[in-house]
Amino acid sequence: MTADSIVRVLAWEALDSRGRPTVACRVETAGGAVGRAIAPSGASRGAHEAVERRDGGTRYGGYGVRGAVAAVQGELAPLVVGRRAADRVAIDDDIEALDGEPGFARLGGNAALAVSLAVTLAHAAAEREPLWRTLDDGPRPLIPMPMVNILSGGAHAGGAIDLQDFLAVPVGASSFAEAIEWVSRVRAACAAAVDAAGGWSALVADEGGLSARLDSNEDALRILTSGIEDAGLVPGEQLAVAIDVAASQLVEDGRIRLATESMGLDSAAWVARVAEWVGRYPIVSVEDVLGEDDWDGWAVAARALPGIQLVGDDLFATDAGRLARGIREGAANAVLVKVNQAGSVTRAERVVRAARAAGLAQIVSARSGDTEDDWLADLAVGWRAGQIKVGSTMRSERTAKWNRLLELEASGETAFAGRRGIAPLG
Ligand code: 2PG
Ligand code: MG
Repeated sequence: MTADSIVRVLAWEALDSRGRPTVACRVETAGGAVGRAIAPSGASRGAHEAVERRDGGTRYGGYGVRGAVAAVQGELAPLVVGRRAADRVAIDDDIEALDGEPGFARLGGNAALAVSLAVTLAHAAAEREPLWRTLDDGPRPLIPMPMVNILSGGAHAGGAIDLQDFLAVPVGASSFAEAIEWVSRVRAACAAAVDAAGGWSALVADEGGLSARLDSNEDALRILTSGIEDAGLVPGEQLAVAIDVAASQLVEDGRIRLATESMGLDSAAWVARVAEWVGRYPIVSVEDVLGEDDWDGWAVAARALPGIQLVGDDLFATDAGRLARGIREGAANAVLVKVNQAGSVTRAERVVRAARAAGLAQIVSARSGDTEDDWLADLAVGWRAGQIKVGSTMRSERTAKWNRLLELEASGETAFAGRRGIAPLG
C-alpha cells in the first residue's frame, strides 16, 4: 500500500442548486488525502448523455438518487478501494467495463461521475498540488474566456422565451478579472431593461440569468446589445454575444417550434433566421442551433454561418464517437464539454483532446443544476480548454467557479486565453 492508495469511498445524497438530490462522493487515501465532489445535473438534457439514475416514485418528486448512491457503496467502492488515486484513467475505464451498458445505464452516470471526480481530487490532494496542475497538458495553464449568461429562457426560465441562453463574451478583455467586471456591468445594464419589459430583475433563472416574457426571442438580443452599449462597451469589439438555442428542446415534428412567436420553422428557415441575427447583432457563437440528431441540418448551418463559432452541446453529448462523426461531417467547429454528459473525467478528457487534435474549440461547461464545487474551473485551466460557460455572475454555485478562476489568475502562474480560444481557430 502506498500513501495514495484509496482506503475508503463514501457516497451520500446531496442537493444541487435547483434543490434536487444528486450524488456526492468522498474518497480517502491511506496518507489522509481526501477528494470530495458532487455531481451536477442538467435540465435541457440531451438524449445521448450518460444516464442520470433517479429513483422515481414520490420521494423528492422522483428525483431521489438513493439507487445511485447504493451503486457507489455496493459496486464501485469495492472496485476502487485498494487502487492508487493516481490511476484515475484505469479506474474510470474499469468502472465503465463494470457497468457494461452504454452511458452507464446500469449503475448510473451520476454514480460513476461522482466517484471519478472524487478520485481525481483525491489524487491532487495526495500530491499536494492544485487540481489543474495534475491535469496540466501544456506549457502553461490557460485561464479560459468566460461565456456568461445574461438572459435566460427555455428550460432554465419556465419557458419565458424559447431560446435558452443569451450570453456575454468579453472578447476584448485583457484579463479574466477585467472580463468578469465587464460582464457584471452588462448584466446590471440589462436588468433595468428587463424590468421595463415586464420582468422582475430581482428574481433570477436557474443559472442566475435575468428573464422576462418578451414579445420575441429577438427582443433578448436587442436588450443584450443595448446593455453592452449602456455599460460603455463596444459591441463586438469588447463585448460580443453568444446564444444557446438548446434546439433539442424546441424540435416538434422536425421543426423548430417558437412558442413566443407562435410559429414553427424547418431547419433551413430557422438557420436563415439565425444568419439574419448574426448580421444584425454582434454574435460570435451559436450553440445547439438545431436538434441533436439533425446531422444534415448542422452541416447546412455550418455553411450558412461562416466565421461563427458553432457549438455542439446535445449534438456531441461529450461523447468521442459523436464528436468523430461531427468532425467527419463538418457539423460544428466547437464542442461543449460537460463531464456528467460523459460520465467520467477520463471520457471528457478524451473528448477535449480529440477536439483539439481536429482543430475544434473546446468550452468546458457547468450544468443548470450545479453545486458549490469549483473543480470545473481547474478542469478548464488544466485542460487548456480556452473557454468556460458557467452561468451568470451571481448565485454561489456560479461564482464558485468564477472566484476560483480569479484566484488562479491572481496567483500569477497562468495566462488568459483571450479571444484566441474561440472558433474558428487560427
Ligand atoms: C446547456 C446547459 C448549461 P443544462 O444547455 O448548455 O447552460 O444547460 O445544464 O440544463 O443542459
Ligand atoms: Mg447547451
